[in-house]
Amino acid sequence: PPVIRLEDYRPTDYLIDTVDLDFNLDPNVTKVTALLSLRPNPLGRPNAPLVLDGDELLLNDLRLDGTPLDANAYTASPQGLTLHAPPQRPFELRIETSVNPTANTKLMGLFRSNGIYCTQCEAEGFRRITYFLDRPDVLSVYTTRIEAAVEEAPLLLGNGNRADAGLMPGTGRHFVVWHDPHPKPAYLFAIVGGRLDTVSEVYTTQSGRRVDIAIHVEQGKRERATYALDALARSMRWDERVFGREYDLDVFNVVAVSDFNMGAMENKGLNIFNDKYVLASQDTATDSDYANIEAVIAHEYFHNWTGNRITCRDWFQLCLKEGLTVFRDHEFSADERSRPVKRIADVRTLRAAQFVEDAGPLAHPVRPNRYREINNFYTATVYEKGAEVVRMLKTMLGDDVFRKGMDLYFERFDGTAATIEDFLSCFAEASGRSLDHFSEWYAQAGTPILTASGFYDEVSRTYRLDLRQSTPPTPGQPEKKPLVMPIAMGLVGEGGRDLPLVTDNDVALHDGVLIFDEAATSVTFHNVTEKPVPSLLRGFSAPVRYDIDLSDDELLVLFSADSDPFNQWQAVQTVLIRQLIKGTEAVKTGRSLPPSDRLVRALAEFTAATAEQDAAFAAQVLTLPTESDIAREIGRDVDPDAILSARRAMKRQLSEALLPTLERLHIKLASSDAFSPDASSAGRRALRNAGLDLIAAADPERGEQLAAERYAAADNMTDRMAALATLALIPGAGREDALADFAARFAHDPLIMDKWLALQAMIPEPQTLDRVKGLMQHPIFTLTNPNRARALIGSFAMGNPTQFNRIDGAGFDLLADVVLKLDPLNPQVAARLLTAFRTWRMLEPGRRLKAEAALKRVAAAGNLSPDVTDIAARSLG
Ligand code: DPP
Ligand code: ZN
Repeated sequence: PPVIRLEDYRPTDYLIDTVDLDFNLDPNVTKVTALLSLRPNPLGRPNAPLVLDGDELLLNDLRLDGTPLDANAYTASPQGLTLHAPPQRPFELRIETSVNPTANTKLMGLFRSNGIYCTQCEAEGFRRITYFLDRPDVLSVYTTRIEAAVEEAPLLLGNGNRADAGLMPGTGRHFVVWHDPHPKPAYLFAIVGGRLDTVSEVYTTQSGRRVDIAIHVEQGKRERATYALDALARSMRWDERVFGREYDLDVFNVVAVSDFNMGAMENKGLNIFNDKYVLASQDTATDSDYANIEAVIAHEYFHNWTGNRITCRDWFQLCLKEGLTVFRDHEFSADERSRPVKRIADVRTLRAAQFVEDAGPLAHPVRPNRYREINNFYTATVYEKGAEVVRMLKTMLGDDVFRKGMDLYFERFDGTAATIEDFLSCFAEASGRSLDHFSEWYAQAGTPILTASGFYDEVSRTYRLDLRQSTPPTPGQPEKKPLVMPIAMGLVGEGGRDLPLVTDNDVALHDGVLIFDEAATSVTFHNVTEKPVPSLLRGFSAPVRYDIDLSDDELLVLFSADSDPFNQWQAVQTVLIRQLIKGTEAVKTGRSLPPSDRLVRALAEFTAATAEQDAAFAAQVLTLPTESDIAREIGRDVDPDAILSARRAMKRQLSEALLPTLERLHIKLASSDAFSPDASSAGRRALRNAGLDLIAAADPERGEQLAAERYAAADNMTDRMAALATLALIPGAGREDALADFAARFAHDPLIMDKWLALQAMIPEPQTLDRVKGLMQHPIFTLTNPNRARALIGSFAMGNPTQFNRIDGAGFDLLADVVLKLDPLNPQVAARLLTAFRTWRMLEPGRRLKAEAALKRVAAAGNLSPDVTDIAARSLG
């Protein structure tokens, strides 16, 4: 596929003002009639041909202003339709195509999931429905008539408001007409048809408008939709309160289907979800499932303003809607739950997904400037780092100016397809500050490294902080510039007291936020009455790696006393990582390094004294850095087996030392209260289960017994899965029995069985490869369902570092085989799985060679999709 470049953007030569669609739903031959009213774009080239996009389309009929077109007036193929000399005045094009929704395994365009008709059009799926100017800067008003057999599809949904409906006597068919008054790009188009169960309520907006909000799910799953409905109502209220944004149609529908490439899709007034992010009940969903559902429901709803009312000019601006909307959903969850715990979880994700991407061959800027396949840019960089950039803006400008900038953005760009420059201009105007330098965050790839060192002078009572920043090269960007980093900070004195920050006048420091925008600087603080411990990047105020010359003892002071909970957690994580890295080195020479006494003491004190008061936070503290966290910090010549050994040893030794405290905690946290998915109950479960996992590390026999008891007695999925996960690490009959029991209990429900598949795929032992191959033959497994493929293959490749990176290369080969098999069916999911190779260059040379060979085998295969071709080429590049 050709490279598409940001700098080549130009407006279309024609505009499409209205689109009237008629769908005649049929499992195998769905006829689609599109009536487009077009006109030349005053910003386009006069007399240009009209080039409409298509993808695997069959053209039945074509008329211009009601008259069939002469054969030499146009060229049509499955991949496009060109009118050589269209009228230079408004005209109407009527296009009739047919598509086969049942044969559509790519799950883009119109397809069927468990018999339900649904669509996915972002990014370029609409062209699989009809020929169109399928790009986000073409905004049209849509009216959609959907006709189907009543028996097959009693419920017919479209974008906007319902305008008409009726039976078609004698045919067994009926129709519904939907009209969406808000002009939108084609990627936000959607229809649904099927037999679904519904939960609904009336939501009254702040201005008193009544909206019917509803969640539709596969039959028999109605009671698992109520949590999502509640999350939706809370999201709507929050957006009114925090951003002043109100909903703008009479209905808001969410439909959950089981075959879906993405998490969910924000189609105007008709969100379509992967049912993984809708369905929840005490028995079937873990606490993290509940948290994810709340977050994704909010995310898609928030897109109504950030994405739909204001959309993107082109796909390079994807972060304009995604980074901003992720930021908004993070804030929502922080307000609904615990802010520090949410921040810790989000930073863990950022590091696990985005820092890794940034450090490998797939690194790209938050706003990429070229792509071959846009589907491959729905990445952690665009989403998570994009959200961090918005967060930095807020940190730098302060809450009030940030809100003013957002208000201006909504006011000025409503109804348009905008750019990052448009977005930033609102904050520049609201603040009176230039954001030119700041905007480099959107253009420069790679994770900056911030290095800090401090010097205290007792005599002058000054503290000097030396800061440096640099960014390692990334593909296509050998040279890097310094970026603008807001560093939220404190100088921590005796007992955790924040010392006053007194600096020279020219230092940009507001509300404890230092703006660092050079390669290096020194800041001197005056009247510092005692030797402080600096606490930098509070709340993780910039998405950077940082390295500070603090001793473990100083870090443990921050752990026990910093007023910023994020940095408390960060401090102890830093100590743990340091000791785990040393432990990994030791393992390579056949030794073992115990955790330091001070670390053990600090954790024991924390667990005994504070754990119960904030259980969710304590659970985060007691969860050791993952094997991937350690690998990322080591960065090169990684030996995953050495990391696993070192981590196991550390976990065992820490747990042995903490055992009495853990046992006490375990008893105290035992609860007989009725189940509730709220954050504080979830926090208690998280801590109790983290404790169980540690007890099992110290004393496997007792751990196995406790876990088996908890598994059997569990009255909710969180406890059941946590117990099963603990058992999964202890080889033997106990584990196999529990796995068999789980399979027997939930065999009827693939979504739940995904947990079972994923857990087994992540067991860190050599037999797992065969286990995974066996599970691929299990009746529940099918490659064609994205959730199944991700649960089994994705978890193995992304969540099992020792076994995916096996020294004999068999893990790489398995992934390569699966990708090649899946590619012809669903290239998007195949390409996503293939990104597991993004860490291959960090491996030690033996494994690196094997990984490269497997990647080359994929790249050399014939007939690859553009999606897989692109990932394979960039991974090797
Ligand atoms: N559905 C995806 C999301 O909301 C892409 N827009 O992020
Ligand atoms: Zn999104």
